[in-house]
Amino acid sequence: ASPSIPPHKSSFLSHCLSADALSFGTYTLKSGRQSPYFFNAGLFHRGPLIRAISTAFAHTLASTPLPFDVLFGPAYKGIPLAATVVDKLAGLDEERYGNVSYSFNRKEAKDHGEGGSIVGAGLKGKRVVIIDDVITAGTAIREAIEVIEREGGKLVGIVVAFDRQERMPSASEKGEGGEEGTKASAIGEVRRQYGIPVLAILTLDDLIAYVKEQKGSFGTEEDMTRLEEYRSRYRATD
Ligand code: OMP
Repeated sequence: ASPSIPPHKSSFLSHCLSADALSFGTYTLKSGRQSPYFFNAGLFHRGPLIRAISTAFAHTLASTPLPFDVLFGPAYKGIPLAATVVDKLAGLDEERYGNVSYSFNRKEAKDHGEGGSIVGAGLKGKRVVIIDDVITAGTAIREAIEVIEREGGKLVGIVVAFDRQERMPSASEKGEGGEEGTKASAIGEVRRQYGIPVLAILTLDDLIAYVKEQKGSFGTEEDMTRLEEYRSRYRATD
């Protein structure tokens, strides 16, 4: 047991690190940044792992009073998450969550058979929570928000597995010259723009605190140094 990290976080963290779903190395992100770590939600493919992540999501959701009708999992990585978390929520509290549905988008619209671009519950007039892997610069989550708006759903919240706590890439960082820009995170911007809660199971701060506490069980000293350098370089102010 560790003093600074609550048990539901440390249990999920140990699953992530053991399964290499959180790994150390050199990774090029979608934003173009070189990161010393990566969170890969595609690796939760064995029973105990999908159970660990869906349980962690369900507890994060149940810790808020937020009412919702549909959990929307953006294709592809969000699909098994939405389905398994709906199952976990009903198991936690059937009365409160027994009517919650899952839903996801097709990457390509289907023009035959039942047609449409949504599988699972329709979104029209529904209170929708997005469940997703990671938000870095916010590109992926904004695509998901567009799908929900197009389908007539009402976005009421977002839960992600991992909050990288990074500020959005500035114009100069993207090679476009100009201002240094904001030090806000993509998560902070989404919160302010849509006026909704954006929750995360884990943050970069949690990861660093946990690896330090575990003293050498995960990663090398060099990995830790690179993680902390990365954090101070890209840390968002919110
Ligand atoms: P943004 O679209 O920049 O917010 O990046 C989020 C997406 O990047 C995720 O949906 C993933 O596809 C990918 N990603 C990860 O999966 N794990 C990471 O640790 C970092 C990223 C990333 O490229 O930023």
